[in-house]
Amino acid sequence: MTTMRLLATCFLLAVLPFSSARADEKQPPGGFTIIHPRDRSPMVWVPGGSFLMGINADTAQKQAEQIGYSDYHQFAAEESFPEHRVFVEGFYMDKFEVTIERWKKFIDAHPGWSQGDGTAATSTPTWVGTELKTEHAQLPIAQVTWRSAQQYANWAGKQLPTEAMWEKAARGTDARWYPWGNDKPDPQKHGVLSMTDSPLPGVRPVGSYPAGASPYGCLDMAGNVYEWTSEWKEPYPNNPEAPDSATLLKEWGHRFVALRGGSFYHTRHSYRVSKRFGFEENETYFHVGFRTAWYPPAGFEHAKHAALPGPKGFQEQK
Ligand SMILES: [Ca+2]
Repeated sequence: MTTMRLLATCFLLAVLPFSSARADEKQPPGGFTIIHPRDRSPMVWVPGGSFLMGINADTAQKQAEQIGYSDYHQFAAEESFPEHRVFVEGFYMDKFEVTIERWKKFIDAHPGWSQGDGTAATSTPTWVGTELKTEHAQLPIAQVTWRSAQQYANWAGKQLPTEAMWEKAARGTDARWYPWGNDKPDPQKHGVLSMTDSPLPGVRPVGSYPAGASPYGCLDMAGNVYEWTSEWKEPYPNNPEAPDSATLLKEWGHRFVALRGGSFYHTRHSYRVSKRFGFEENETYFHVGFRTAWYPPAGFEHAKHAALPGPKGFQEQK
């Protein structure tokens, strides 16, 4: 038996690295764009592998000073401590926040659907009643609860991203501060961002700021609307500034779902890729939306679903 086990172990050691290498060869390059077969959204490939997630105090302090604060505690940067290495499998991430146009397809497929709490997504300033205004079709849907975002993701055969998926899609593997790099956010260039303490009046069509793209081509990962993740916002392990366990359980325990990316309403402190925020699962506001992620099934033929930019946006390759 011992010999068999030894042989099996030797076999695995011999085969596993080769299998992993072969699997890697099948991965598309980072940023490879498809049209999702179900909800027809453009999605970009985020390669599998490890990346640095979260942040340490010294970097948080530099970020604070870059955007006009004297101390990172002024915007709760310690909630993202410590920087730590995380592995994620390769996956597809929506290139854009879910738009009103995409959301309407979900609503149309579910007659009588309601968010159920009096904060129906149809009451956003850009979509009055049940009538979709064409000029607003490419604005991000907002006023969506976490449960509603989950329902959309289920309908599309996708999922909300974990915090690690979201953060890797936003910052890649070089521990950058923002999707575009370490430069101070520029509202003229990088996204729907307010660099004062005054909120902007509202959202803009998704993808309006190509220079704000993440390393894999995701847009508006800083600003425009907040984006729900699939996870409770809880302290990362070994956070040197986390409260004691009793306080932690009371304040953080399965109460808030993590949101990422900041919004036009939460201004300059909210746009760092490591920034974590949270609302309760049935809570929402006019600046809260989402995007979806997807693990393709085994054997998925990436090239057959490739998308090419065209005059009417992303078109599936024929
Ligand atoms: Ca966003």
